[in-house]
Amino acid sequence: MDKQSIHRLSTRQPDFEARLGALLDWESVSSAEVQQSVDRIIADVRSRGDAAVIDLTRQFDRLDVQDMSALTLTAERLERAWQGLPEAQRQALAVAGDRIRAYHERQKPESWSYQEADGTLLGQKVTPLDRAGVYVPGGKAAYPSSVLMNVIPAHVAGVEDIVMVVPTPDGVLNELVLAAAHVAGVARVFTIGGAQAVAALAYGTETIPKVDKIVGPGNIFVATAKRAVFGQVGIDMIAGPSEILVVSDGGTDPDWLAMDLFSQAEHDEDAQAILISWDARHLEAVAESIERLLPTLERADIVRESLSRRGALILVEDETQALTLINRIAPEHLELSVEEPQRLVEHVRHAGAIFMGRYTAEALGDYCAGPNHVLPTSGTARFSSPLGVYDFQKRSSLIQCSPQGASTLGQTASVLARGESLTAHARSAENRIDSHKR
Ligand code: HSO
Ligand code: ZN
Repeated sequence: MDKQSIHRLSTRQPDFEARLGALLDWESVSSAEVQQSVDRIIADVRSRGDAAVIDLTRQFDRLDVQDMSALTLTAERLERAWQGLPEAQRQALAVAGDRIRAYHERQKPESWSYQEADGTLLGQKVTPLDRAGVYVPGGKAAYPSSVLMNVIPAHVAGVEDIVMVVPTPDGVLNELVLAAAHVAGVARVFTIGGAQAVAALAYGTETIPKVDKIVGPGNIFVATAKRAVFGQVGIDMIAGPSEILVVSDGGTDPDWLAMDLFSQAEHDEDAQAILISWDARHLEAVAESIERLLPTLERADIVRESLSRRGALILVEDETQALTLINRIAPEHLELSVEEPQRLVEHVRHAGAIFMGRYTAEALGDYCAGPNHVLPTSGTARFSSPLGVYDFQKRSSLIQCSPQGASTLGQTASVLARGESLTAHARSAENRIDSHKR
């Protein structure tokens, strides 16, 4: 890796802050051109519906169909994909699906209410969305595991209609993706993608039902389209490239750590893999493992590029400095490859998912541990959370006043309303004052 190897940083370097800042810097760039073409596509789908979707699919995916039925896959077709898989893959998908479901069942928020002394009842009612749309990318990032991670929380939340879209350039279907859709509980799939699929889900067409929220990753066109339809429908986060931050106390096999770094670096040339340790000799050993193991990788080119663009081995003074860096970076994935992870976790404030101890490879969480692998990236773990059941539900407030309660609240409301010069508000509240005594 000589010339273009992984970055080497130390908190002792005078320009450490600047170097770290440069590595962390990542912004999705949406060009005016992309924006324009997405706007045009959305307008076209809004005005021409199915006909536009068919034309755009012909243009972008080279799929020449006459009507939407040729772009629709039924639950039976998904089941057939499932049946056609080798037993080992069926088994693995089922195990992963069960574990992800069990984990998300625990996330279900309950409705609640309480009663005040005068009989007034206050509460919160939780309701699932009616319909969710899940975008699944085609091509190199078509991950069956992501189908499970996006669909299962919606299912657990109680969403009755889950619609999936997946582009199938040249008509090539990914059987594993379809089988995962079956395991996760998708009702129907449309084999469309890009901004046209997002527009169809947001506004509906003759065939494609309008959904309430669109989730799932996609390329720059999909991300731009999701931003554009936000407000018309809900959207999940706009995901950046995958990231892993590993903290090692020096006691983990360097070969394991090298592979853990590679595991996220292989996603994308812009992915970020960083290792932090206070043990300088250990960092050298990991650097050596990286050199030796990298050429053995299937995706060596992507990994080499990713490590040289945004990867780093960072030497810190001690655990405290490591913690400061963790919270500063707010990584998507944090691997605490240390003897006593619990002690560190107490001080971790910002991370999408925390993998504790030497045995907890991040890859296990990507597939089957149970928690969601759709996580906040690019430092957004400072203010956001993993995709979950709560993303497919919303809350309604409940208020039921007793006659006495209405009377008491009426007095407070009346004063505040008159202060705002909203006299109909005031009189509406005042009507209930002492009404139970009359
Ligand atoms: N690590 C990715 C998810 C994934 N990994 C899918 C493998 N397949 C999310 O950051
Ligand atoms: Zn991954």
